[in-house]
Amino acid sequence: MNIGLINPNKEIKDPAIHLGLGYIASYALEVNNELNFSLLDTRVAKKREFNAFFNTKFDLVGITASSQTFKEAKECADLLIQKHPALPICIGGPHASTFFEEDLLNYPFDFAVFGEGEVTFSELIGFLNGEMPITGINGLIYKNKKGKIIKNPPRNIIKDIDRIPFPYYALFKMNRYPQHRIITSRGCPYQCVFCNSHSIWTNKWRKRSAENTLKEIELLISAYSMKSFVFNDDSFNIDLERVEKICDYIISNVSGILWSTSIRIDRINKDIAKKMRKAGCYNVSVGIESANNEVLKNIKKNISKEKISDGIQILRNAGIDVMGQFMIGNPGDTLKTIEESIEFAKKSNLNGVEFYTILPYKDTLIWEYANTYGKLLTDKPCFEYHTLNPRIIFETPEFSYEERVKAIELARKNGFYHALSTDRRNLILDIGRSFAKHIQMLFGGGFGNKMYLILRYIYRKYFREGTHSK
Ligand code: B12
Repeated sequence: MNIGLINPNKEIKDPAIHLGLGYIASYALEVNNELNFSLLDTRVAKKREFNAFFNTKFDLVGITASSQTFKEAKECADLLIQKHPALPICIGGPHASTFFEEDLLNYPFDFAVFGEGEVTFSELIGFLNGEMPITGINGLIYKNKKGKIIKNPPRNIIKDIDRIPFPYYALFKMNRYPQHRIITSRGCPYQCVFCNSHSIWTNKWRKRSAENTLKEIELLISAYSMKSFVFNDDSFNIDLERVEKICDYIISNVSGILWSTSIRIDRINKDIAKKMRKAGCYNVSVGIESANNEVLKNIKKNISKEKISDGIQILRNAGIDVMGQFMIGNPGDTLKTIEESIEFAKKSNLNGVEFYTILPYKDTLIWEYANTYGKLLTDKPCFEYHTLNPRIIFETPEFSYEERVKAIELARKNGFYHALSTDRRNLILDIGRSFAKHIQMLFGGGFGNKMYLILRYIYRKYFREGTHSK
């Protein structure tokens, strides 16, 4: 069976492979080794590869989409249908997990997979091969013969994620990606009101073992000479014993790698921070969201401003850079609370600060809040406003549209407002990353790492837009 996979990635300009597609392919191949996969990553594909993909006769095409990439996903599906009217097309990923059900009939998709995708996708292949009925495939949305949308029950998550094979790296032209990601755990046990990670992963946090994580790192080093990684977990440090073990493994088994990750800032201590640094961690991202304790309580972040300050200090003392992300528009936010957050950010010891305007996702309390307590300012479908440009989707009685604009302006004036997708920035980001990676690989070890950090510092200081760097 010939299967095409698409990462509609033109606008996002993501510099790494799409792990989700890598995982659904590797799992499906483990179940049925007669499958033949091809990938179209629209950001890195050459024109002729683009044309070849759209002219290939596949038996199934799977497209991944977040809400931000859904528009491009839809365009790809339209084009495929024009060329191959009978081709079954399946969409999966964050958008399908969050928003999709009621929309399915309006777009050219035959199937949508919601939640964890490995087993569902593999069973869908089984169904198309005539091996099982569609009614038994949990986690799948489809149209029945009468055109009615059927949503099968959700799928239970895979208990032991060490058993999932590593992403199918052979799917990707690895030398086209300057950055490499690894996911060492799935989900998050916290229930912050704005986050929709649970729509994909549920609220159960599952970890890979330190051994299994190290194996993947070693494979990436030996097969692809990777030296720099991002651990893209929702929160890398839920289980501190595991963090310590992963760091110990790295320290004793691989030398000269650099990595960054996202963490909970309250789950850190001096010893762990030191060990992370020793194991190559140079940078962490932290969702701070607000420096107002009342707002932090409202969003169920389970943290205080004081704890945040302590955490930043511990990490900085250990020599790890800290990037802090804040939100504008959470319950309880007013222009005044945003001013407080901006003041906090200025005085904090953060290396980088980014403010984002909140976007309501379905299945979150913020969605309820924006729709019932607040006033939505658009009647467009969500993927029209879930874009990468600054946007205000709703207002509330205590935080009007005009005041929100002022809050954004204030953040922007301080160099804190995030404007992700300008072409110039992405170009410099790509060139900078790939140059730094080559230097690191060429010289390896300590010298390569030092060069990488120096280049990164120059990039941050002189080129990066919309981000405050100290
Ligand atoms: C790494 C990451 C990024 C990276 C890369 C994104 C990418 N290409 O995956 C970068 C830094 C670029 C990024 C940017 C942004 N991100 Co982001 N990101 C993540 C993060 C932390 C991990 C993604 C990952 O690798 N997961 C691991 C893999 C295995 O999971 P997966 O890709 O979801 O795939 C599984 C299933 O979804 C499904 N599946 C996926 N695709 C397909 C396709 C088919 C055909 C099938 C059958 C199944 C399937 O099966 C896979 C295996 O189980 C997630 C949170 C999370 N933990 O998932 C947020 C997340 C995806 N990001 C999110 C957001 C909001 C953003 C930004 C808008 C942030 C911003 N304000 O700028 C941008 C937009 C980027 C975009 N591509 O749209 C949201 C998306 C919500 C939504 N409904 O769309 C998430 C879910 C975070 C959250 N909690 O809200 N992000």
